[in-house]
Amino acid sequence: MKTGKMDILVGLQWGDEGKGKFIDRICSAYDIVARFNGGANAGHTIFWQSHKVTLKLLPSGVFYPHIKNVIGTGVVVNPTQLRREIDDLSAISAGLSITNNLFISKKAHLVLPTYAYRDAYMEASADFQTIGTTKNGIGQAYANKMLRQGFRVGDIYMDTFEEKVKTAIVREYEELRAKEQEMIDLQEMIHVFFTDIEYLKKLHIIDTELYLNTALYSGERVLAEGAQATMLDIDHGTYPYVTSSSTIASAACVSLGVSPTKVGDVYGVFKAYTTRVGDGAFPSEIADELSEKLRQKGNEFGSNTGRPRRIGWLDLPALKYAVMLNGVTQLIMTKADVLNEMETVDICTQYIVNDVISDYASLDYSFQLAKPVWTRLMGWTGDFTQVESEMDLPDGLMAYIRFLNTALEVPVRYLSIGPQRDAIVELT
Ligand code: 2SA
Ligand code: MG
Repeated sequence: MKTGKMDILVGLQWGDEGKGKFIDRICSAYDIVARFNGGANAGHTIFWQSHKVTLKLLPSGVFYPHIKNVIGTGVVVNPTQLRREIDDLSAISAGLSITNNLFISKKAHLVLPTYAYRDAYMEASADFQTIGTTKNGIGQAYANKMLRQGFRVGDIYMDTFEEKVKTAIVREYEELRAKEQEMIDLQEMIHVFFTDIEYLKKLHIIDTELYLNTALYSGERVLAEGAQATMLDIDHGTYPYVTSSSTIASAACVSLGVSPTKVGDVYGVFKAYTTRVGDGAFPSEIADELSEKLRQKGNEFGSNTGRPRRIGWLDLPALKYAVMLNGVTQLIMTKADVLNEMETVDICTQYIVNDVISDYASLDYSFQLAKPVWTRLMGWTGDFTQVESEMDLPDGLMAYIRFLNTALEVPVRYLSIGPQRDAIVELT
């Protein structure tokens, strides 16, 4: 019996590694692309025809008519954002039937419209820790799920759904109003939400674990798409400055209900340097004006929120940690072109924590104290955004890659050299 495999793709840093672009490159070889975590806090940017598209909730296979796209159980679904995203995409891609190819888990949790306001309130209030969230109410949705107070996508068919959800919305709205949180009008909020729930009812809401396992059983190939990234994982990331979902490869099995015995490759995507948006420790952060230069050159601004991303050199202990946690089999390095024209490039190869040198990213409170130990390599120059073979890549860049291959013990297999769809070189 031929059984299909599920490959998994994850980000290895703090997000924005270029996952969307790489998925877009490889996904034509898959039958199904399944998102397994997060919600509309993601921003997977893809260049499609002449459009720059940022996908938030929709899996990155939506531009291929042969691909089925699954929103898995571990995702949190905001119906208004989902609808807006489908509408926006439909407007530019009349030929594609996005909703025909979209399958949403019955058991995925819903993001209610008050959650984003509570998120904003907690971020601004002195009573709570500020995380630098995307203010989408993602943490609120996962918290309610764990408290067993959440509502799931499949609940929308329940007779009592409207009444129960209205009660929850009104209660939370009143609480937030008492705290003087600015919000849209309550009646309008309720009206918009339930209009979008009616829209959601017309989509395919299914048992995604059965769908995926049946597909695998019949030999189909599944790509599990992670959002955010390893260092933002709720368990293994830089807590509390993390997102509220599990972002690492093993979370794909939990979220999608697919056994680890079905997993094939794990693709790990990282940038040739590091960025972080939101608060929290960042040992390899670049403090001087170089960071502004790289931010502009790499267009390092939040794809949803527009927030400027913090910039740093590559952090090798953190990257090794991510390779280990995810069991990466194929590495993808992106945005080396942004480091072009630098005389030298630095890599953080170790940390000094309380006067002790360490090779390991131990993510307890002491990570805040970690100071980088730098290794300086030669830079590279020349326009290589059009090259098709590794033979034509600059020597400095190849030396940088060889350095990483040795340190990470997994070779860099693909190199993304520019934003366009085909700007990817396969390395041997
Ligand atoms: P949240 O909203 O509760 O998940 O925020 C918690 C932390 O997780 C970070 N986070 C992200 N970091 C990078 N990229 C993300 N997606 C968007 C993008 C973000 C944007 O692709 O650019 O548009 O700003 C993302 N989503 C969550 C967040 O910054 C907090 O540190
Ligand atoms: Mg992003």
